Amino acid sequence: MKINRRNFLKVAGLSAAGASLFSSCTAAKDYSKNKKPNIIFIAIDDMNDWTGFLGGHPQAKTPNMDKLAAKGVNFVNAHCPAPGCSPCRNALLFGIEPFNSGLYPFYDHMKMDEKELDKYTTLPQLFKQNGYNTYGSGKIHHGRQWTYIKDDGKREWTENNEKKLKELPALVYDKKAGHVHGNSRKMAFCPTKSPLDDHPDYATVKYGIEILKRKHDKPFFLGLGFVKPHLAFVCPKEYFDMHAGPISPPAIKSDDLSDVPWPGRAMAKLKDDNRFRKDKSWEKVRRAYLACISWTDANVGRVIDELEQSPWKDNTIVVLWSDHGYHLGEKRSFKKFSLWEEATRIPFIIYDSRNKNNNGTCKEAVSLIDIYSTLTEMAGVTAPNYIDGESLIPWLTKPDMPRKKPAITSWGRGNYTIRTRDFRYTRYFDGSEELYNNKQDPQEWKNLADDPKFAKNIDDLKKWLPENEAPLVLKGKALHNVIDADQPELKDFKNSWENMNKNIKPPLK
Ligand SMILES: [Ca+2]
Ligand SMILES: [Ca+2]
Repeated sequence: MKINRRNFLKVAGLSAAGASLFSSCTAAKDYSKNKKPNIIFIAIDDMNDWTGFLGGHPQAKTPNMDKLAAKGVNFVNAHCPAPGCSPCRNALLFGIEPFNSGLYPFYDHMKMDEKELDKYTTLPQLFKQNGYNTYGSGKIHHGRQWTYIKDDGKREWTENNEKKLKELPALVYDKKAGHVHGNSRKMAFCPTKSPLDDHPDYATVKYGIEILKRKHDKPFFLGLGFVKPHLAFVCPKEYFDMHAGPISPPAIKSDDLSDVPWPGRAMAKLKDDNRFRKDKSWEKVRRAYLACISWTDANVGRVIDELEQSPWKDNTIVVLWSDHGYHLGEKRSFKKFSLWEEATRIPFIIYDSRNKNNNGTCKEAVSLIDIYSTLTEMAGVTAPNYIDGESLIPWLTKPDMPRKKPAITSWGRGNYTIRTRDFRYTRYFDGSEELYNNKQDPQEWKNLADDPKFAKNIDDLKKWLPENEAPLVLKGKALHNVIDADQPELKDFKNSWENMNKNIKPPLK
C-alpha cells in the first residue's frame, strides 16, 4: 500500500512510541508487496479471558484457540471500544469510536436513518468494494439481521448464510442436568439435547468449511460470528462433562464496590449476583460458562483445521476477537456493561499465515477499534478517511514494542476508561473517578483516584479522554441501559440503593 498522507500521519504517530519511522514504514511495505491475502474474521460473543491463552480461569480448556494464539500474536491486554454487543460491533465494523459516531448504546440497524448508516463503510463492505468475495454467517453485527444491514446483505456480502440459520429449530435443553431460572430460555445454564447440526455455531462453521472447500478466483473475506458463550449458557453435554469437577470461583472482594463512585455502582448487576448467591447457583453458572467457551473453542478448531488442509493455508490472515468481557461475580456483578477489566478485556489474536514468524505475546494495551486499520493495511486496501484506531502491524513483528496510545472504552456518553500497559483510569459523566494500578492490583480492588501520590498519573491519563463528544444518535436507538450524560438518573438510583443493599449479604458500605 502506498503511504498516503493519512497513513503517513498514522505511522508517524506510532513512531512517537520510540520506534523509528523507518522501521514502521518497512513493516508496512513488507505487507503491501504480498498477493492479496484471504481473511477469516472470527467474531465471538461475550467471551472473557477464561481461556487457556489468557489464563483468566485455571480450569478453562481451549486447546484449539491456545494453538492459534501460539501461532499468531496474542494480544493479552486487548480491550473493547464499548462493553455491549451493539456499540462494540458498530465501533469495530464501522471503524469509529462511539464518542465520534454518537452510537453509544444499542441500535436497531433496521430502524436507523439510512443517511446515518451511509456515513460508514463496514469492514466487509470495504473488502467487497476492493475485489474480495465476502461470505458471512452468524453474529457479525448485533441485531435481528446478524450478518447484514438493511439491504439483505447486498452491500456487505457476496453471499451470506442467514436464511439457513433462521431455519434452524429451537434448541432443546436438558434442564435437569443444569440450572434454569424459572422458565427462562435466556437464564438457562444446562446441556442441550439437540443434534449438533441444530446449533447455530456448528452450522456457521459448517458453512465456513464449505467456503474453504470451494474454488476461489478472487481473495475472500470469510466472517464467522459465534453466538456462544452468550446467554443462554447452553451447549452439547460433552462440554459440560469436560468441566465436571468443582469449579473454582474467581477472586472476589465482597465489599469491592465500597470505594467505587455511584455511576460505577449503578453498572454492577447486584440483583443477579444476589440471586445466584441466594440459590447457590453461581457454581453451575460458571461451569456452564466454561462449557460454552470449550464448545466455542471446538468450533474455532474445526475452521482452523480445515484452513490448514486447504490451498489457502499460507495466504490467509485469521483474526479472532470477542466483543467484550464478562463478570461472573467479580465486583458483585454478572454479565458485561461496566468499565472494569472483567468487562473490557477480551481475547484478540491475529495469525498471519504469510508471515509465520510473526508470533508472540503483546502486553501493550490495544483496542478492537484498531482492527479496521490493521486488516485493511495488511491487505493493501485503503480505508476511508474517518477511521479511528491505529494499525497494529508494527506489533505483529515486534509484539513487545512500547505503545503510546492507550485503549479507550466508552460506556454511555461521558463514561470512559483509559487502559495503558499498567494502569486503568476511569472518569464517569459526573466527574467521579477511579484509578487502578493493574500491575500490582490486577483485580482492580483498590481505587487510587483520591491518593495524592497518583495525581500525576491521573493528569497524564486524562489527556486521552475524548476532547469532543458526538451527540447521541436518537433514531433507531434500542437498549440504552446505562446511566450517562444523556440519562443522568443518578438520584433514582441512589434512592433505590438503600433497598437493594438491604438484600445484599454482606451489605456494602
Ligand atoms: Ca456480546
Ligand atoms: Ca474496590
